[in-house]
Amino acid sequence: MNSGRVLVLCALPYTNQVPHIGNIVGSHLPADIFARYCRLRGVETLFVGATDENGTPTEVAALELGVSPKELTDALYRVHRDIYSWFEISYDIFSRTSSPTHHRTTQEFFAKIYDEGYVTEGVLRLPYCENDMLFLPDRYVEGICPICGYELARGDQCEKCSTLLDPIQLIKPRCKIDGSAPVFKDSKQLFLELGKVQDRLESWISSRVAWRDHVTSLALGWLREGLKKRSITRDLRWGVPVPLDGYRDKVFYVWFDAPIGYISATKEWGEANGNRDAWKGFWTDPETRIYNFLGKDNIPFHTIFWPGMLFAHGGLNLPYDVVGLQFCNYEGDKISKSKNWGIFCENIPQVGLDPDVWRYYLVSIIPETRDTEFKWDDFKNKVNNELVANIGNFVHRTTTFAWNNFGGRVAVERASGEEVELVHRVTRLGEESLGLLGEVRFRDAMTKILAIADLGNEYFQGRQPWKLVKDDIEECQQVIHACLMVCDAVAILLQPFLPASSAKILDLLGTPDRGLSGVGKHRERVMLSGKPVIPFRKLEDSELERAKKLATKSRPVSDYFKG
Ligand code: B3M
Ligand code: ZN
Repeated sequence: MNSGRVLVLCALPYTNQVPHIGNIVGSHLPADIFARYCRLRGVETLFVGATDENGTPTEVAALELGVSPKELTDALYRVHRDIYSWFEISYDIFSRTSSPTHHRTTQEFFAKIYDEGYVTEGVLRLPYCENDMLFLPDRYVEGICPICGYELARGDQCEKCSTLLDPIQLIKPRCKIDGSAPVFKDSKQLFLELGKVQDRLESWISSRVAWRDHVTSLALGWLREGLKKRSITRDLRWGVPVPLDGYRDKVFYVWFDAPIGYISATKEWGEANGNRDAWKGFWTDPETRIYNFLGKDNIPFHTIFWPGMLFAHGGLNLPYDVVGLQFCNYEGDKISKSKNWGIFCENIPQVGLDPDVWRYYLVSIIPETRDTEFKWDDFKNKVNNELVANIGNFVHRTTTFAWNNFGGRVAVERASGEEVELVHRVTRLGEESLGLLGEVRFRDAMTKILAIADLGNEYFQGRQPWKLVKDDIEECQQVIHACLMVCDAVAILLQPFLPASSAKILDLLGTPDRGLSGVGKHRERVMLSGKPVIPFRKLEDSELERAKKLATKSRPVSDYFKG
């Protein structure tokens, strides 16, 4: 990790759906943990998000619901914002691509690449549904993938082989709204000449060292096929208007404006903080590292299309790392709102479990390298056996012992012998954990924290302070002091993962330095701030039943527009 700036970006969710648990573990939570980690390291960090409100997904969802796109996006923006904030996703700004700043930024971006000669005019044969009397958005045409034969490929992309498609390439296309076969009509559109940036993209991608292998190889695969021009405008009303004569009745393709939303939201953050130019540090200073967090279906757009736009524009930072995550399933099957199969976020606050309890389990199923699965049994085991019985138990037995036997004040001038050795081992594990976080490896980083708590528990058990307190009070104090140092380390390291509970533990321990470099730092005297309370409580079966009942019920989007 360099000392420069970090910009953490999470893929902008569409406002046609309420987020489910896969969306949380698949981008917002890992992005949040990483942003918190960078801040705690003392790096200038900005964490930016927004809702992706334009274009086809919104227009079609609004049509299906019988509300206006504005009503839909206004309502769903709030739903998204509230859910992320419930999960303590620490966005510095969570904006919307319907904002005036975004419209302006998109139009300026377009004007620049148009002037530079990267945009050409052409004709697109677009699917038109004669029943619904509208040009169908790419994703609303389904058919057979011409590459892999998948039956339910969408017009913009095949979910199976990830190939980017145009609706006209689909075999046996159908309108997703009414199932009829669309007709293809000519329509004048603007195109981004991706071929012109092919070479630059190729050498850039080949030189990426931090990327996960599957991300690099997917991207190189598409490049090998040769990049073709791609349309960036659509015959729709809802979106960013195209500022060019002959196209003024059209809007930009949603995947054209959405990534520009990362820049717009950064600008808005600066404006809100009284510094209109603050965005430039993040987007034009080459010392800044941009980390994009996103699901695997968004990888092509973030490794090819968006960097291609950035190359065409020039002068703006490319992503440093594209953290493409896999999918999270639910109890053996894909999460599906229409099949009511999954964990749906809208009712989670009513369940009554702390966000950190969810976050703890969710960290263990972040789909970093392969698809993962949410399972209730696993939830219960991980929370009860790891968070409660390992971490929580260690912190609680140490602090209550210190409270009951030393009035909460434990002082040791210089640790000795076994104590020094323990703190050394803990410091080493802590450094390893932080190193892994720096490489965006969350689950491994958490495993190291668990190993620290394990060490602490073994040590406590082995040294039997409950006997020492009667025989050798000095030595007992040494032992408890060492355990408190380990608690310190555990709580400091937990901060990016479990912000609220780690803060409570650090308050109890009176830890002054909460930066991540505080791990293993000797403190002569520890003074607890009060009587310890149990940090994590065991989950009862009845609570889990209740959680399951509430969290697996999805609320139809239409519910948000009743009355
Ligand atoms: N809204 C796709 C999605 O929500 C899209 C991401 C945009 S990131 C610039 O899966
Ligand atoms: Zn395919």
